[in-house]
This record gives sequence, C-alpha cells and structure tokens, in this order.
Amino acid sequence: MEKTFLMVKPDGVQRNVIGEIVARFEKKGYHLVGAKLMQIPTELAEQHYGEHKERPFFGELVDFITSGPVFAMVWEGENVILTARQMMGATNPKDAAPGTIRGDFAVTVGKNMIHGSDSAESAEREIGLFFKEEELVTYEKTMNNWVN
Ligand code: FUP
Repeated sequence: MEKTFLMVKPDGVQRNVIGEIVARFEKKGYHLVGAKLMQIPTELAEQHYGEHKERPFFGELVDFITSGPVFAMVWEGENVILTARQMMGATNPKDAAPGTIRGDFAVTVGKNMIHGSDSAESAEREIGLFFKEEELVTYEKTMNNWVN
C-alpha cells in the first residue's frame, strides 16, 4: 500500500493544531502507520531539504524546521502521496485554496504548517530519513473497509 511522509512543522506544533491536522487525514480515510514528536537535528534537516541547498532560502528553511519540535508521520492509503499534497494546498499559503491545510491555517511561505512528500521517490527517501522500519506498524482497520 502506498505510503507518504507528512510532518507538522514547528509553527503547527506551537499553534496546537497537530490534532486538527491528524484528524483531516484520519477522516479522509488514511491510516497512520508511524508518528513521533521530535526535534530535528541540523544534519537531518539539511539532508531532508537537500534539493534546496543552492536556493537563497535554504538557511532560513533549516533554521525554521529545527527551531522547535515537529510532528513526523507516515500515512498509508490509496493515492495518499498526491491526495495529501492536495489536502495540504499550494506551497505558498497565499495561493492555497480555502479548505486546504495551508489555505486555512497559514499566511506566509516560510511558515506553511506542513510538509508532505511530493513523489513516490521522495516519500521513500523521507520515510527512510525519519523512521526506522520497526517504528512503522502493519495492521488492518476492518471497520472502514468501504473507504479503503
Ligand atoms: P513543498 O513541497 O510544498 O513543501 O514545497 P518546496 O519543497 O518547494 O519547498 C520547501 C519549503 O521551502 C516550503 F515549505 C517553504 C520553503 N520555501 C520558501 O521559504 N521560499 C520559497 O520560495 C519556496 C519554498
């Protein structure tokens, strides 16, 4: 089953919306298979955002993501990578539609509440960066089997 890496960024943790964000993905019908509240070490932040190393905002990005605890998660379900991105909304909250997480909760591009893998390759890479295999569970939720 498809998996993605999602992370409530330090702004979301400080604003006490971890629960609200988790609830959106639960209600949609996805399954949480791993989660932890953690402070990201600088080296991990630099690896995670490696593709942006040459961008002018790289330093700020790493400073921000390491500035406080984040809530790292792995979610599972059909088309979860793309659908989670749609539920998050555009990278820049000013372009994010109402009803999306960034559209509803965020104002500036630097502090946009949530990260989500943008492809199967990045999902695999990011899950591997943040979670050990034994930190992810495998289970069946039979109650909602009409959803997925
Ligand atoms: P996303 O995949 O939507 O998180 O967006 P990107 O991977 O393109 O960007 C990663 C993070 O860099 C964004 F969440 C916010 C930050 N960013 C800026 O601060 N300025 C920019 O111009 C673009 C991205």
